[in-house]
Amino acid sequence: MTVIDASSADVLAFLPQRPSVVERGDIPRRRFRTIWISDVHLGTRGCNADMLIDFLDHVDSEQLYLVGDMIDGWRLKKKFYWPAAHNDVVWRLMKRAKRGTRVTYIPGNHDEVFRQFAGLDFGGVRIRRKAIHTTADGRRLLVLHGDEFDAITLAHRWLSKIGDSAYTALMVLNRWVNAARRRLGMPYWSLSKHAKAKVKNAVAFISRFEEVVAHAAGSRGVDGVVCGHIHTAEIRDINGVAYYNDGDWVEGCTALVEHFDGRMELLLWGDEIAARVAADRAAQRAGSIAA
Ligand SMILES: [Mn+2]
Repeated sequence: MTVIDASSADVLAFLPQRPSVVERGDIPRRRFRTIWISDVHLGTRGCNADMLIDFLDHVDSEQLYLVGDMIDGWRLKKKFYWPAAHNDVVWRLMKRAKRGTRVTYIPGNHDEVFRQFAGLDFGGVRIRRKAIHTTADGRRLLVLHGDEFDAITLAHRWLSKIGDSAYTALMVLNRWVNAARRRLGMPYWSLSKHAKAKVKNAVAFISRFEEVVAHAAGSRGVDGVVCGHIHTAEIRDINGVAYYNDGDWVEGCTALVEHFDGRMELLLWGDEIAARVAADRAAQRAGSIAA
């Protein structure tokens, strides 16, 4: 049994603060039955909090699952990093629970300090080790973070193989590249998604992870599984078991959503923003021509 240490208490102390970026109430929100997000890694420079804030202000759902590694306790312990935008993310999630969205938080390995609270409800947020979600079309999905399978699959090694510091450096580069692209009016581009596809072992580890997780879910008699952990968004059928991975908000910036008819979809938020910007520009051009 772990004891709450000073670092986790510090994180909790941030919760009542007001957001620095006010929630947008003027935009129509896309409504979903369910939303899953994970691997946000708040407390690290790699976290794409601004894009997540944009996402949260454009969508709404009856249920929300936070599928682990929301806060990076490992990194926070080494060096305390907590900018206003990270506070804004937590504030928005808590606010959602207050407004009536059923929020379930399944801590991962980076925020395992919260696993000791599994079974408790905290500010309207249910904290669980895992959950069963029933879709609108009656399918039962096991929801868990995914680090449970590390020992068997070694899938996390695609991250640790190049080393934690190399991954951090890659994320810094990713941020620079995208800051420059933003200034040039270009859409968000995932650097490590491309790097990952180039590393042969990474691909093998990832598909092994997907198969092991799907097999474990199948043997428990559910129709599918939703997880995170390996920062690789996916929707795939594996021997009759639906495998869903909601990706991450470090570089992929993806969310898994369930529509009201039970249909599942991966949202690539970088692409969504790019489409919105292009539509705004087209509208502006049409407006200037009309004028
Ligand atoms: Mn993880």
